[in-house]
This record gives sequence, C-alpha cells and structure tokens, in this order.
Amino acid sequence: MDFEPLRDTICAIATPVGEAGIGLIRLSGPEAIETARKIFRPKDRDSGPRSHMLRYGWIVDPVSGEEVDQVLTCFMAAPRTYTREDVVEINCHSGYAVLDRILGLLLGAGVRLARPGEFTRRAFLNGRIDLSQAEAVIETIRSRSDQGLMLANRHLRGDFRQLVESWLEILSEAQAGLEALIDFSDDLAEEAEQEQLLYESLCRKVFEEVAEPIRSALERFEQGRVLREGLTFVLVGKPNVGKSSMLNSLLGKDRAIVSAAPGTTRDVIEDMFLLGGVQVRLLDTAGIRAKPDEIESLGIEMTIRSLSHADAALWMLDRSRPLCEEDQGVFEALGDTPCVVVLNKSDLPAAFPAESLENRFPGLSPAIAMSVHNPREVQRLKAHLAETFINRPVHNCRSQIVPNLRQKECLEKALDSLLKAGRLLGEKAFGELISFEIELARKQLETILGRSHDVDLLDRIFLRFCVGK
Ligand SMILES: Nc1nc2c(ncn2[C@@H]2O[C@H](COP(=O)(O)OP(=O)(O)OP(=O)(O)O)[C@@H](O)[C@H]2O)c(=O)[nH]1
Ligand SMILES: [Mg+2]
Repeated sequence: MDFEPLRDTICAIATPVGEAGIGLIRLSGPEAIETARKIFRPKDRDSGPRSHMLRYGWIVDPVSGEEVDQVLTCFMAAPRTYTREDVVEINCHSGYAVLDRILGLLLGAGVRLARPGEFTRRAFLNGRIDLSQAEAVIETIRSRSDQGLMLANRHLRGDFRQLVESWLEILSEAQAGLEALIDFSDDLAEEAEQEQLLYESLCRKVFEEVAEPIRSALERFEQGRVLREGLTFVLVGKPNVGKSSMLNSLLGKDRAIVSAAPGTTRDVIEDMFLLGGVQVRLLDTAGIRAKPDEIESLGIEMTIRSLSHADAALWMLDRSRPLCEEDQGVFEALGDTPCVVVLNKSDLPAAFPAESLENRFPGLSPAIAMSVHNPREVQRLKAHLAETFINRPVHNCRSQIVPNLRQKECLEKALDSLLKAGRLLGEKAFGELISFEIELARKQLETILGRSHDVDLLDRIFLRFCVGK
C-alpha cells in the first residue's frame, strides 16, 4: 500500500495522563530504536539490547546529562510488532512532569507526535490487521460491558475478515465460471444442457453461500447494537406508584428521592446498571397525572420525549389503589413503546384483580405483581428483563460475527448487487452483465476490509481513536 507516507517515526503517551504508578510512551518507525537509544542509559551497559526484552535503566537528558526518570524500556524489532515497524515502549513513572519531559526529549531528538489512532493505522497500512480488526480495537477500548467486549474480541481475532474473505473467494470462483459461459455456443444441444447446469450451480453458489449468510449477518446488526451500546429503559406511571423506589432498587443505591407525597419526581433522573452483561440506562420520570401544574406538565412532556428513545418502558401501577383515569393517561402516553407492566405494592391488600387490567388495557403482556421493597422479587424482575430484552433477542449473536454500522451499509449494498446478479442468472442474461453485478458486490466486501484506497474513510475511522493507540 503506497497511498500514505510511512517513513517518519512517531511517538505518543499511550496511557492516560495523570498521577499513576506507570506511564507508557510508545515510538514506532524506522528511527524508533535509534532515537530511544539517544535518551536511554541502561544499567547493564555491557549487554546489547535484545528485541522484545525489557531493560532497566535511566532516561537521561542528552544535553544536560540530567537523569529524568528510572524506567523499563522494550525495544521491539520489525516486523513482530503492533505496527510491523520498529517499536520502542518506555515504561516510566506516570506524572504530568515526567511524561511531558520524556516526550519533549523524544520530540527534540527528531521524532513526531502521533495523531489519534496512528499506531493502529500503521498496523493496518502495513497489512498486520484489516479494517474490521482496526475497528474492533476501538470497540475493545470503548466496551463498557462483557457482551460488547466479547463481540469486539471476535472481530479483533479476525473472524469477520475470514468470513468476508471466504465470500470474496466464492464470488471470484463464480466470476471464473461466468467466463466459461461466455465461450458456450447455443447451437449444440449438449452444450445447451451444460450451460443450463452451469447457470443453476452458479445461482446456488451466489445465493446459498454468499447472499444468505450476508442476509443473516444483517439481521444480527440490530441485536448487536444492544450488546455494543446497551439498552434504555424508562420508568413510567401515575404519581406515587413507586417509580423512584424501583429506580433505587434496580440500581442498588438511593439515587432518587422517594416520598409518600405524590408528585415528588419532577425531572428525568437517570443512571446506569448492568443487566446480563449489558449496560442499561435507566430513566425515572415525573408521574403522569390528569391535572398537572405547570412544572409537572413540563416533566410529563419530558417523560413522553424519553419514551420515544427508549427500548422499553416499565409501566408501574399501584396494586393497592383502584385503577383510574390517570392510568388510562399513562397507557395512551406509552403509544407503541414495548412495555413491561409491573403491579407494585403487592405487599398491601389488592384493590383490583389482575384480570381487570387486561380488560381495561387489551393487548398488554401479563403483568408482574411484586413489591419493590422485596429484594427477591426485584431480582425476579431483573431476570425477566434480561431474558426478554437481552438473552432471547441476542441469542444469535453469541457465537457469530455482528457487523457495525459501516459494515452493515457495505453488506446491504453487496446484497443488493448479489440479488440483481441472482435475477440475471435466472434470466440467463449475458455473463458480462452478471459478472458486473458480482464485481460491485466484491467492491463492497473489499471496502469492509479496507482494501479500497479511501483515505477519507480511514480518517473517519482512525480519528475516533485516542492518541497513543
Ligand atoms: N408498601 C409499599 N410501599 C411502597 C412500595 N413501593 C413504593 N412504596 C411507597 O410509595 C411511596 C411513593 O414512592 P415513590 O418511589 O416516591 O413513587 P413515585 O412513583 O416515584 O412517585 P412520584 O415521583 O411522586 O411520581 C413511598 O412512600 C414509597 O415508600 C411497595 O412496594 N410497597
Ligand atoms: Mg418519583
């Protein structure tokens, strides 16, 4: 790949800057080892540096001779490195002054500060990883849940690359098969029969071995979003039903004010908790009531707005009080947001039978009767939420690759071209026409791996990285 200059040597602080036990400074490029040598004085000067071995010593200012920090350095010779270039890592103490000073010495010795993601960009440009793996690096860093990390790891290992490469190979074979078709003459009955068989086998290949697997990868995109980005649940209900109590119980801490006076919560309060390895954003809202005052009206507007971004609503009802107009108001506000119905305060005598809920609000899923004051019942609710919104829907993703948004867009275009190719095969169109569509699909698949020389695309991806990665 020759579309970006890789001749210079870059350096950056790879750990977060601040007071900590260890900070890491990283260099990569043809001058990395020579530059680091200028400022590193090993304790044991007799033995020369060995690749991939840590050496103990001092960073020394080459001009003043002053000892700056006690460090461990690791010289790593290309190509067995993250970037496939010569790499040096300096493990120093982490403090603003120390890191700044060492970085300053390196810049003074002629290397350049790395841009965000530039180390990974070099790993990609030097062919050590493909673009789907580079994207997995950033996903790994950003993962906030086990499940998101698991997805990223699968891509990082190169599973997606292998899959896309296998599709590309099948499509190349199909194109080679089409070349053979072009040589057939329609005049001979025997050849016409062979031609028919060839069309059929190509059609099967393109459909079953590429288009179908692409279609199922696309189906997993939405489910993968849950694992990567998590879920948003909104607590709704009329005033005083126990929404804030539920927020506190699910979070396991007192986050919102709970009081016996209706209309306690007026703003939207939010916090995060982990459910089945997935990050959940939980919003507590103002109770929806029939005749709200001005502040409450604003709160209710916010409730309705937050519902439009939610994956699900937890609709809370007070089992100890009769159903009323206000519950009807909440039901209407829910619109078509997926919803779990909770009949709270079941520790108190029930004021209405569970069936009257179904009669009054048809089409609801069965309500869960519980009390937020009972930890076992709160656990049971959590298990139900995990099963409904995580385990069941993302079941398919656990052992398979799941595209991200950019990859999804490429897969959609590839599928589109393959479906056109399939139709043309069915119509026994000219081989060249079919091959053209297959070529378009291949281009999209190659874009997933970053084989198209698109510098803008690379900028978009790598600028999301931090400096030093
Ligand atoms: N007995 C009983 N009381 C409960 C239960 N859940 C909540 N409460 C009480 O109900 C009252 C209202 O609880 P909150 O959590 O503030 O209700 P809310 O829905 O947030 O109310 P607003 O913010 O006013 O809309 C408080 O006194 C709670 O202690 C329950 O399961 N059983
Ligand atoms: Mg409240």
